[in-house]
Formats: sequence, C-alpha cells, structure tokens
Amino acid sequence: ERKRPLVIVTRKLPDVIETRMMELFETRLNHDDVALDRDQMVAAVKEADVLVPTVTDRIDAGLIAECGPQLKLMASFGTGVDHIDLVAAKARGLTVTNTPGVLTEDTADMTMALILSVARRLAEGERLVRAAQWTGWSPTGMLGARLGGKRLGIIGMGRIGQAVARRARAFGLSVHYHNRHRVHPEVEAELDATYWPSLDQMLSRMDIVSVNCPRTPATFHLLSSRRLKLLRRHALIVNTSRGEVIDETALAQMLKQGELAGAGLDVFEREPNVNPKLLKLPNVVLLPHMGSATLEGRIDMGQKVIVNIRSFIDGHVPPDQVLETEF
Ligand code: 8YV
Repeated sequence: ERKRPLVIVTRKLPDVIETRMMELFETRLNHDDVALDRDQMVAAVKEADVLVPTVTDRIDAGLIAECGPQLKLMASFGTGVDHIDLVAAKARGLTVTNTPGVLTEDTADMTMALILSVARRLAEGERLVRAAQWTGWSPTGMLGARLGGKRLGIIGMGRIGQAVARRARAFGLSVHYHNRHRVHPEVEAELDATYWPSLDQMLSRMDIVSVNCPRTPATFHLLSSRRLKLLRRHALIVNTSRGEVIDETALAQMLKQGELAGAGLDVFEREPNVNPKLLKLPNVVLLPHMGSATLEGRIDMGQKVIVNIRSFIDGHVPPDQVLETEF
C-alpha cells in the first residue's frame, strides 16, 4: 500500500475539516492554535509532503530553501497569497493553491458593515451607550452621513469588489472602480459601474473608497501619502484587503488632522499591531482581520484545501493553483 502523504496544518481549523483530513491523509494538526514559530516552520517544511499554511505564516525564500525534497504542495488556507514568495516557490518547483470564491460574499458583507459603521457612527454610538454617557436623544446628536446618492470608489474589481458593488447599489450608492483592466462590458453594465483608468482622478471625486485588491508588489502603498491627499475631506475609506495597500502612518496622520472624515479598517500593516494613533480616533472602526470569519466560510475554505490536496496527489492540476504570473 502506498504511504499516505504527511499533511502538516499550521493552525487550528474547524473540527469537521480536521476530522476529514485525518481520514484522508496522515495529518498533523495544531491543536493550540498558536502560530508556529520559525524553528517549528522549518521543522514542518523539512518533513511535510504537503503544508497547509495560513495568512499568518511567512513563506519567504529563506523558508522555501529549507523545504525537504518531498514537499511539493503548499495548499494555503486563504485567498490572499501575499504571505508566500511565489517566485521562490516556482523556482523550487512547489505548487501553490489558495481558496478563492468561497469567502467573496462574507468579505463583501463585512465591507458594507464597515461602510455603514463609519458613515453612521455605529461603533461610536455603541461605545457611548456602554460607557453610560448617553444623555438622551437630540435632533443633532450622532449625525452621520447618508449613503444614498453618494459615490463609492472600489479599488480592485475582482470577485470581492463586484460583490461589494452589488450590495452598494442596493444602498443607493453610485459605483465607480479602478482596476488593472476594465472588467467585461456586460459585467460593468450589470453592476452599473463607472471605470476610472486613473486612480488619482477617481480618488479626488469619491465620497467613500473601498480597498478590495490583492496585496502585490504593484499594490504596496498604492494609497500612498500623496494619493490619500487627493481624497476630499469628507471622504471615508474602508479596507478589507491587506493593510499594506495603504500607507497606514500617513492615513493615521490625516485622520488625526481631520483631513479625512473616517476609516473602517479590518486589516493593518503590522498585524496584530495597530498604529497607536488610530486607537484614539473616534471616527475610525477597527476590526481584527475578520472579513471572512464565518463558520460556513471557514468550512468551505477547508473543503477547498482538501480538494486541492486530493487532486494534486492524484496527479491533476489542482483547481485553485496559483500562478506566480497572476501577480
Ligand atoms: C483569512 C484572508 O482570514 O483569505 C484571505 O486572504 O485574508 C482571510 O480570509 C486568512 O487568509 C486565512 O488564512
């Protein structure tokens, strides 16, 4: 009988997924759900046939150089692959897979939740009530900004950006977007979205901006200090993608100085560390990278990981193979 492949999973996954993996493969789980340190990661890649990392594991060229010859597949649990050096992985002959599609709707929901929270001061109001500082209703109390009739600029019109666009239209927002490529005319028509080839021009015209692009070398600090300054003072910005797409220091400074009206951030440049300036600002909603955190979503992601591993082991191209040229 053929030896079962050793699959090492770096973080705790939903029980049903762990149980299924144990049935299918020789599986080593992480019951503690504490991220593995560098030495543990090195030990894992020396031994595993398949590694299942998450966004919190840095799979850089140094770690890839430590991989044992038997390691052929990195079946990442997550959609973003910015934590994996894809060029080094390719050079080493590693196949990389991710879990796209199954977290699109959840992440778009969270994007809308952040837009609503910031525009309507949800977190601020909640803090007021909990602190027993609410003195009663007033006609001018807790006034936010109406979403209807405002312009939303989506940066990155992929699966998640499109799901945000569909939701935004139901709230009466007009949808604008910037993307590497213009999306198919039929999709654009269905979303009633306006394409801006120039990000700079789009930024200067929007009321709300949502970051929905992947973090790639090309999108690192895409929202630089210079670009953030193109936003209007009343503009709001939300990010459910990756912290590094925005220059966090510049953003915090602008929010503090009132050069921007508010921000909703689910992701940060140095997670789990958050720029201390942001913590003190009332007009900022801060979440702990939970955009795709639904039980259903995590199970779907786990199932995708399993399908990718099985098809790879059976000698097929796994359905979610990531090519380094995509980025
Ligand atoms: C996950 C994410 O929390 O998939 C992504 O890119 O950021 C989130 O859905 C995380 O990646 C799990 O590894």
